[in-house]
Amino acid sequence: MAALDDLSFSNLAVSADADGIATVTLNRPAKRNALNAATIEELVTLFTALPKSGARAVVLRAEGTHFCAGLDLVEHHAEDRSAADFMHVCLRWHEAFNKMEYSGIPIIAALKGAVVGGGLELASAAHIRVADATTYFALPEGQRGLFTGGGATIRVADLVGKARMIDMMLTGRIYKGEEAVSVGLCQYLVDDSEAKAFAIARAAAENPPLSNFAICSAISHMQNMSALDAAYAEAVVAGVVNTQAASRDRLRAFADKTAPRVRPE
Ligand code: 1HE
Repeated sequence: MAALDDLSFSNLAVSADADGIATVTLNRPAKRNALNAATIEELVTLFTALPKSGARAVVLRAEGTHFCAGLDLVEHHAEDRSAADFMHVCLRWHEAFNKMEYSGIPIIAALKGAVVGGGLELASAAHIRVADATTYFALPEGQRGLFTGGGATIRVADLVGKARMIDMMLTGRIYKGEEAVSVGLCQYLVDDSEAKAFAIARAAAENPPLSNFAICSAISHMQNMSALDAAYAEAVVAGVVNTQAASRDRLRAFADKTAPRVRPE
């Protein structure tokens, strides 16, 4: 993928296969993939380029046994930032994570180990989260004397609801296993989260890119709108997506009975 070939990263590893499935790896395992300022800049660069790369789906995975330990606390301590400095840090996190959420390309997070603090904020910017038995979720900001700054107040609250998020932040409560699925932190709990994430990515990549673009950007935009405006925007998006050539072909296949039916196995 030409748009990605010219990019080089220190804290990420990026590759793509012939089917357009891109693999983005958090590659700082010695630091449990903690998010320092440099990693956030790499995420901004990558997710700026990715929509133009021809990628049809992305798997976001991590090197090592933990997905992501959140904000690089050592860097934050060493930098001794001012309030204004840290506000600007957070704005770069938002830039990176908004580029992911609104990218229009399905991003599937393959989780394991710690998905905590800013690591959960990163995972929440993906479109689907897949956990394994080792995966656990927490927002230890309160215990660290911090507050979320990477969008958790929007995205994590959206996943689990305000009351659960406040409980997580006040008490450091950890969710894992089926409970994590039931509260909405992840959508799948499997033995091998990477294999499942790639299977989901490959399935999503079969959809027309324009449909995926709408699914992976329009829904998020519509959540920012009044119900009245969201309904209007939905009609406009559906007008474009539902009349594309690719959907006409698929509708014809349904009409002539060659398309698969929607039935449980
Ligand atoms: C780190 C970080 C980090 C590990 N920043 N360096 N996040 C947290 O409160 C989670 C902090 N981390 C942990 O609780 C543990 O490291 C883990 C449970 C994730 C992993 O434990 P373990 O035993 O495998 O590793 P470790 O021995 O704790 O750490 C290994 C190395 O990773 C060590 O570095 P080393 O140079 O001494 O070998 C650690 O310092 C380093 N490391 N986590 C920096 N987070 C936008 S606001 C968002 C606010 C937040 O994200 S708050 C939540 C912060």
